[in-house]
Amino acid sequence: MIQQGRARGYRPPIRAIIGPTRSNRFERASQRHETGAALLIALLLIVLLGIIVAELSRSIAIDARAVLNTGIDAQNTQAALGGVQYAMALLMRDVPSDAPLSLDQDWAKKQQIEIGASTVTVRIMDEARKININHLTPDADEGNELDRLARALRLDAKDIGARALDWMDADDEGPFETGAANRRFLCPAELLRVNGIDRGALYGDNGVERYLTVWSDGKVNINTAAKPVIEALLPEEDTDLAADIVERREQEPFAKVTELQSVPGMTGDVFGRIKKVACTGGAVFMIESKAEIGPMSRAVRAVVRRDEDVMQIIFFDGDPLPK
Ligand SMILES: [Ca+2]
Repeated sequence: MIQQGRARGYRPPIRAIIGPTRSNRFERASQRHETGAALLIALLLIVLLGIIVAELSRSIAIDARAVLNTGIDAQNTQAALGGVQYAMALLMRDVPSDAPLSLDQDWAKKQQIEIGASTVTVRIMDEARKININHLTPDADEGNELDRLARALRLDAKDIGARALDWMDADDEGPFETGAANRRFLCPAELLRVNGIDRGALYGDNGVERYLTVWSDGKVNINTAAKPVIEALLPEEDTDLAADIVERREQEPFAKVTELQSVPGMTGDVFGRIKKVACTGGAVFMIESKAEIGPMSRAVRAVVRRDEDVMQIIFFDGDPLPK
């Protein structure tokens, strides 16, 4: 009876109507904390998402640039090869076989042509303007042509010529035979394999590599050779004679080696010596072709030999060392 009366007449406590109990307040505060944490996580996710999107678009941009650069490099490579073909055609058309070759002729001038989107710069040099390291004169008192070239260039490379000669000559009897291959050089860069010859001696500011060849027939074209090369052909006390030879050829190129006798200061002895190693033409040419699109470029080198109506590539370098 009492329980029924209480159930019928039950009134909740006043404070339950007008406000939360202590434990309710705690729950609400806890809910607020949870909402704050969720907001923080959402913000972190948004920031993270932003970073991922930024990184993704950056890597997409890099990929797109790489594809574009590969395309430009392929165009430059094809254009550089086109430059070699152009130079070969120019040599066939403009340079008569067996004629004297001199620097005032059109083939010797730097050419610039457009191939596709590339600007191609083509240079042709006759290889006879250089010293052939497979034809060094042995047993010369003041060293061979390579020794004298180094001295003409003020290059600190003692015995460079003797070292190169021992490396390539067939015998085993020189002072620098250790590690020698005793065979001909395949290209001037092979001098790096010779003991005591370093990269600086070949490719430094006054390095010898640009004056050396293995592809000429061995004689040096006095019409096109640089002055240090002509000095290397002469006795060491005759540096003024090299300047006189250069001066004479600028007025009128030498048609024949015998015309050297008319150069002031030329003696019979010196002429007797230089006529054995000098010539006025040549059939082998180095072609340097460099293609550029904007800041990107590709360079190639080819050595070609002309035999009357046939011209063929005898050496090709698709990635020449920087000069
Ligand atoms: Ca040897």
